[in-house]
Amino acid sequence: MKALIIVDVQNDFCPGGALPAPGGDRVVPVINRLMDQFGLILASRDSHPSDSTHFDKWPVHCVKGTKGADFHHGLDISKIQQELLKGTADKDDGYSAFEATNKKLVEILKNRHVTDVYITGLTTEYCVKSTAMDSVRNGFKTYVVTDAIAPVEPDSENEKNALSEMKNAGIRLVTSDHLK
Ligand code: VGL
Ligand code: ZN
Repeated sequence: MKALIIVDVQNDFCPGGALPAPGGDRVVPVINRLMDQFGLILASRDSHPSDSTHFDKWPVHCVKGTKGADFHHGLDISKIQQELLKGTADKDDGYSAFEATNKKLVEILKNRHVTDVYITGLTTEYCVKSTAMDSVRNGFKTYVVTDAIAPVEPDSENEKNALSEMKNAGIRLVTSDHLK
């Protein structure tokens, strides 16, 4: 059984948002197409309180209840079966979807007998990487779909390191046509 995790495809991480991944909205049609291949689809959202210590490190983004925290309007949310909210407490960075506070992601995956986890979304260096590393650590065969992710800082050392860290951890970097 394979599951699709869509990480933080929210307005604030897309062009025009508070902490945009340049061209981040390009992942939306790719993810929409991929959804048909999966029986289980989960999506995380960054959902920060406005006074979070997370904003000592980052511009204010994805504050709970704001437009910036909404899913990108192009994302086909009708197919999302479980929503995972993270970074919800005032000292909670919540980079990984496995740190969601409203639901236990590991338990959902284990209860559904998921063996293979496919990760997509925003942003490569932070929440995609953290989610993928937690997935592999929890024993799932883990894939990151490279044309369905985007970095905050394209071509940076951070982005390159994130990709090589994931590879070295045994995460498979694949393109979306791998699933056809
Ligand atoms: C993210 C920085 C801060 C992400 C979230 O979704 O990758 N990055 N908060
Ligand atoms: Zn955040």
